[in-house]
Amino acid sequence: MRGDRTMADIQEAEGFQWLPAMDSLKQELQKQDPTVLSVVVALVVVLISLLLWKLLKRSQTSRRAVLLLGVSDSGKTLLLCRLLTGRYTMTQTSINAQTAAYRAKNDKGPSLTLVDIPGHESLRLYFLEQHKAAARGLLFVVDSSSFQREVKEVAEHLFQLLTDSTVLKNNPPILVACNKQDISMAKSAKLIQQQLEKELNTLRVTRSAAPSTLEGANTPTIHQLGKKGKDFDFSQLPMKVEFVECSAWDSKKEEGDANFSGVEDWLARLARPVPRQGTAIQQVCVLSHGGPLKTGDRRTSCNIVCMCIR
Ligand SMILES: Nc1nc2c(ncn2[C@@H]2O[C@H](COP(=O)(O)OP(=O)(O)OP(=O)(O)O)[C@@H](O)[C@H]2O)c(=O)[nH]1
Ligand SMILES: [Mg+2]
Repeated sequence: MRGDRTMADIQEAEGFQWLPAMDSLKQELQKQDPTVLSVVVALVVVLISLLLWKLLKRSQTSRRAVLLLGVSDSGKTLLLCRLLTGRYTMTQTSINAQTAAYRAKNDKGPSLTLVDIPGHESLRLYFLEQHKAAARGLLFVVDSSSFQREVKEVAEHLFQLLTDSTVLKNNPPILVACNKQDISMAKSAKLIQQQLEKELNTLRVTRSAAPSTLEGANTPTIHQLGKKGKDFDFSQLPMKVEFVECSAWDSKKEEGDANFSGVEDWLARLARPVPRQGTAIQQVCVLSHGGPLKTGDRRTSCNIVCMCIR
C-alpha cells in the first residue's frame, strides 16, 4: 500500500533517483566552485545552441516552395515551363495553382517546389493563402512591356505581399523578374524598380490614412511598409529584394533567344543550404582556443565548452 512505503521507496518508484545528484550539484553550487559553475553554464549554452540549431534547420528545410506571383499575363506560366523544360509552350490564363519540383543548376541538395499562382485578381489571394507559409522565396513576375499601364495593379499586388504577416515572419528573399524584355517598348529593371518604389510610397500613405471605420474586425492589420518618415525604397525591407531582366519568349518559339539565366542563378542561390550553426561555434573556438576544431572535437576551457557539430 502506498501509505506503507518509505520516502526513499516513493522517490525511487516515481523516478526521483536523480535527486541525490541534484543535491550534490546544489551543494557544489552553494560552495560556489567556479569550475563547476562554468561547466554548468557552458553546458546550458551548448544545449540551447543545439536546440536553436535544430529548430532553425527544421524551419529552413521545410520551406522549399518558390511562389511565382504577379498580375495576370505577366508570363509566370511560360517562365515556369522554360525553367522546367527549357522549351516554349502555349499558355492560357491559369485558374489553378500549378506545382512542380525543380532542381537548380549544379545543386545536389533537395529540390525546390515551384508554385505558379494564378494572377487574376479574384484568385491570387486565395492561392497565396494556401502556399505562403511554405515560401522559401517569392519570384514576382512583371510584364515590362505593359508596366506603364499596369503599374498601380502591380504595386497593389506587391504591397499585399510585403505587408502580409506570414511573409514578414519568414522574410523570404524576393526576385522581381522584369519579363518580356524582347518587346521593344519594355521598361528596364531600373525604371521598374524606381516606379514601384514611388507607387508603393503613395500606397503606404493612402492605406495608413484610410478611415478607421473601414477597418472592421475582419480586416487584417496592415503592417508598416519600410521606414517611417522616409521615402520608401526596397532596401528598407527586412527581406532581400533583387531585380532582374528576362524574357521567356523567343522568336522561334523554341529554345532560341529566351533569356532567363538571371532567374536560374537566383533560384540556384536560394536552393543552397544556409550556413549552419556549426560554423558559428567553430568561430567561437578559433577565438577562444587559437585554432579551429575538427568535426566532433570537444574542448572545455575559459568558461566555454566548444563542440563542432558540423
Ligand atoms: N513577348 C513575350 N511574351 C511573353 C513572354 N512571357 C510570356 N509571354 C506571353 O504572355 C502571355 C501570358 O503568359 P502566361 O505565362 O500565360 O502569363 P501568366 O502570368 O501565367 O498569366 P495568368 O495565368 O493569367 O496569371 C502568353 O501569350 C505568353 O506566350 C515574354 O518574355 N515575351
Ligand atoms: Mg498562368
